Amino acid sequence: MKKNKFIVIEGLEGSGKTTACKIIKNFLFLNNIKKVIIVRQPGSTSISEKIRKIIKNNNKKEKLNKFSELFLLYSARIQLMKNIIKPALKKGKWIISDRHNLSSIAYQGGGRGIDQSLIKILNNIINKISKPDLTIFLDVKLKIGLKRAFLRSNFDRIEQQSKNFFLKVKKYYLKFLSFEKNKIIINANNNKKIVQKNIISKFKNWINNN
Ligand code: T5A
Repeated sequence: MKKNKFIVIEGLEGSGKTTACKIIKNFLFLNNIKKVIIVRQPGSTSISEKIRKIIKNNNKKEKLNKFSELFLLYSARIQLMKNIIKPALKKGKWIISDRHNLSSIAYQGGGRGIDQSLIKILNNIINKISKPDLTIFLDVKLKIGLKRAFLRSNFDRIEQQSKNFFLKVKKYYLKFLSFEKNKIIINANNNKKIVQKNIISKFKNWINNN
């Protein structure tokens, strides 16, 4: 029996993270691993879901400051780590998280230009609770990802950012991914069928060795 794992899916908007979470859960189910929880960030606890609304919704009366955004995201993350992820891991459940610390490094560090040393301090607090065993990065071209996100629903507050913002996000994703030991990178520009096949094949290979 495999030891339970904490798996994180990362990528730009519309890269297919939510779809990938379901693919991995289904793969685990077919391999007789049934205690699996999918969570999303920000979100997945009642307080974190309230924070998600603040992060995503456009408040025309009051602009959200970039540091408020950062601290809100980490407040949501701590709630999730302490109340859901840590207890579930302790009980032997598998966790698949739609985004984690790397999103903050990329969006708040890269996109918003917040000093990485501050983000590192916050990440250390989170990592002390528990660290992911694997990060799966869905590498999508900005144009393709945003088109998919737009076709699904109107752009939220972050999706309305400039092309330059997302280029910086992508640059930081790739830079900080190079420091990650346990990672899988998937070309997410292809159609769903091909992406699914690649996710399963690389994940299967990883799980057989971990
Ligand atoms: N954020 C979050 C930060 O700034 N810092 C942080 O620390 C954290 C945690 C979260 C926002 O918060 C920001 C980043 C985000 O802007 P969100 O709604 O969770 O908001 O946004 P995303 O995480 O970007 O999620 P999306 O729903 O936009 O995209 P997904 O989950 O990557 O993609 P998915 O699977 O929902 O697919 C989107 C659409 O594309 C289709 C799907 O069917 C769906 O319609 N699709 C494909 N179509 C064609 N080919 C493929 N290969 C496809 N894969 C999926």
